[in-house]
Amino acid sequence: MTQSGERATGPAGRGDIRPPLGTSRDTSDPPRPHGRPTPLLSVVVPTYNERDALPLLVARMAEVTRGLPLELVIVDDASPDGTGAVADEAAKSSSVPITVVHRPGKTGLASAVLEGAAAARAPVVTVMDADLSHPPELLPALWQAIQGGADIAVASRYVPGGGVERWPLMRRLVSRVATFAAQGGLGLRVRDPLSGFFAVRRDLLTGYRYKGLGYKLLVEILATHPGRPVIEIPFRFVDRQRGKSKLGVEEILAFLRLLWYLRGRSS
Ligand SMILES: Nc1nc2c(ncn2[C@@H]2O[C@H](COP(=O)(O)OP(=O)(O)O)[C@@H](O)[C@H]2O)c(=O)[nH]1
Ligand SMILES: [Mg+2]
Repeated sequence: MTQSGERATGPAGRGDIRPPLGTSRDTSDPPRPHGRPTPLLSVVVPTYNERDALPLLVARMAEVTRGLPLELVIVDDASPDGTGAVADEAAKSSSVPITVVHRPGKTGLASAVLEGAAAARAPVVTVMDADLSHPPELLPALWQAIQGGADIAVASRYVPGGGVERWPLMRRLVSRVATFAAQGGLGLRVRDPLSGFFAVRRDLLTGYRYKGLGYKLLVEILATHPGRPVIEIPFRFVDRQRGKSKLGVEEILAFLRLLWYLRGRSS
């Protein structure tokens, strides 16, 4: 693994968002007197062939998160379409501080998230797709949920107010069946345990050994920490307009293997 493209932005215009008084838990490191300011939120974005979507995500993120000191950690698996170079370019020009983690080959979404979390500097980590299915407008609310006392904040399609747009019927069906399997098989009460858009305290990602199999890291996090406070925030998932989904038979089989493993571990 190599990292590139790190750059710092100055503190001007940032740092306006504070935890609500009385309910907060201080998860932030003390400000550093010298060098780069420590971000309050690290957004980990795994990428594989997302050349067209990634610049749009970075631009939209910079616009909607003004006032929240965040960094972006892009984890690219040597995408054949050159997404890694696009990410390096974005790191040079964006107002958002960007770290790019380059991995030598496609090793899976969950493991990419874990490597991104290891490179993250903020005490809170959010995970999201590069393809704009996950609205960056929700980042401040996810961060606030963790500041307010949750250990895990899930952007949820399956709570009132949430939903899915432009997804083919088959994809909806697969998602629902997999969700029921995770809930029933592992006793999870979260309504959307398969969401790819969530925030956690960073130590929940870096302080434990996860299998990191396939696509669905959130399921493993929830199953590993059953008693932790979880908040679900509704959002409308919109199917990607650029590039192709990487969910295929291999990922579905990895998900079944993960369920099998987690179920065996808990019994
Ligand atoms: N680094 C890395 N990223 C991946 C891999 N598989 C998927 N991704 C990224 O993970 C995110 C979710 O994948 P996506 O194809 O959008 O899945 P879908 O939303 O379930 O259809 C996207 O940003 C992908 O580019 C992988 O093996 N490695
Ligand atoms: Mg996606």
